[in-house]
Amino acid sequence: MTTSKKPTIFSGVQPTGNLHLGNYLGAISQWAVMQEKYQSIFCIVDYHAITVRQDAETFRQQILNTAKVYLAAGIDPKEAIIFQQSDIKEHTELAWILNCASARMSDLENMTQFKDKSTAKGENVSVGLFDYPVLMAADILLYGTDAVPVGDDQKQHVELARDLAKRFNHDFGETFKIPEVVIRKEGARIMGLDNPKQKMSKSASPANYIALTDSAEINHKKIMRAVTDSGSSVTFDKDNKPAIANLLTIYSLLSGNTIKNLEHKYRAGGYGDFKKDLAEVVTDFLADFQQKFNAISDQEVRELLKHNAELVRPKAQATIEKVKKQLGL
Ligand code: AQP
Repeated sequence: MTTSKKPTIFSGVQPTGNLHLGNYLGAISQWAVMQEKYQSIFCIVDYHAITVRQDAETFRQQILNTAKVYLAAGIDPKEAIIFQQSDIKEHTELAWILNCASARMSDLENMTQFKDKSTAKGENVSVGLFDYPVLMAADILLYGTDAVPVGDDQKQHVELARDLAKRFNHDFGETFKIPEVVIRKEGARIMGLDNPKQKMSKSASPANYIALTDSAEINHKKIMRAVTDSGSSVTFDKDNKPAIANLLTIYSLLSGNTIKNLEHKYRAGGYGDFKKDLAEVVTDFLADFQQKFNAISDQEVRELLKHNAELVRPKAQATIEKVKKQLGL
């Protein structure tokens, strides 16, 4: 990492399942917009992904694919550093230290994402899934991060990172920078196509999300089958028309057309025309995205990740050294 004067942003995505429009619109697309103004570090958070069981062969490829998604989404490897979390052992080292020195059981018991995910899994929940927000705090704090651009669902986790940093600084002396959360106004929470009351999520059924790798045919089917609200007017009303509001948000963000214009355009047409056009907008986006994705080789990505681990390692090591010193380790 260069000693850039720019403020630092850090963010990441788990290399699990199919990355979807929610991941793209809520997080990755805004990284691409921010990368010029910030010293940008984008991590493939594979240690987070093993909080649930992964098939090794699929996982290896998914890690490479996640880097390809970043690149295809416009992350410029000359501007930003893309690296793999498990290449830098200081992430887990700092997580352990924060577990002991700063995090409390009650902090983690309050995390809504854990409550949601653990309820869905019943008995079979790993300790890692419970502790995941502390690892995320370590990821962020290792690099002196100023800002963390994430989707709305991760806000609580970034707030925990802030709390842990403040507690550590208070108890052991000034060590960590306190990071800000950055959440975009529209698209911060893209909802599921089959259930507009739940966020679009890759661990849900395929009818819930548009994967970045979906074919035109599948995408078309998913949008035409997407749940709609009662009535037939295409209006943006999150409370009374959450499904249409969600589809309008996706349409607007991918086309650059304002929601007002879209409401006007479809005021007489009903849901059918609106959905048909939306399917086309999404198909065009996916075609362009997939062309870029497919042009990147596994080998290219392996080399980039290997090279970039060496760029971030010195900063991670310097932070750990400082932390250990404060603790008398
Ligand atoms: N539906 C969403 N709308 C907006 N942003 C979203 N993000 C995820 N879903 C949406 C943002 O994408 C980034 C990476 O998330 P992640 O894949 O690491 O974990 P997640 O938030 O748990 O995403 P999923 O799809 O719901 O994965 P599973 O189903 O595996 O848990 C984050 O910035 C997140 O906010």
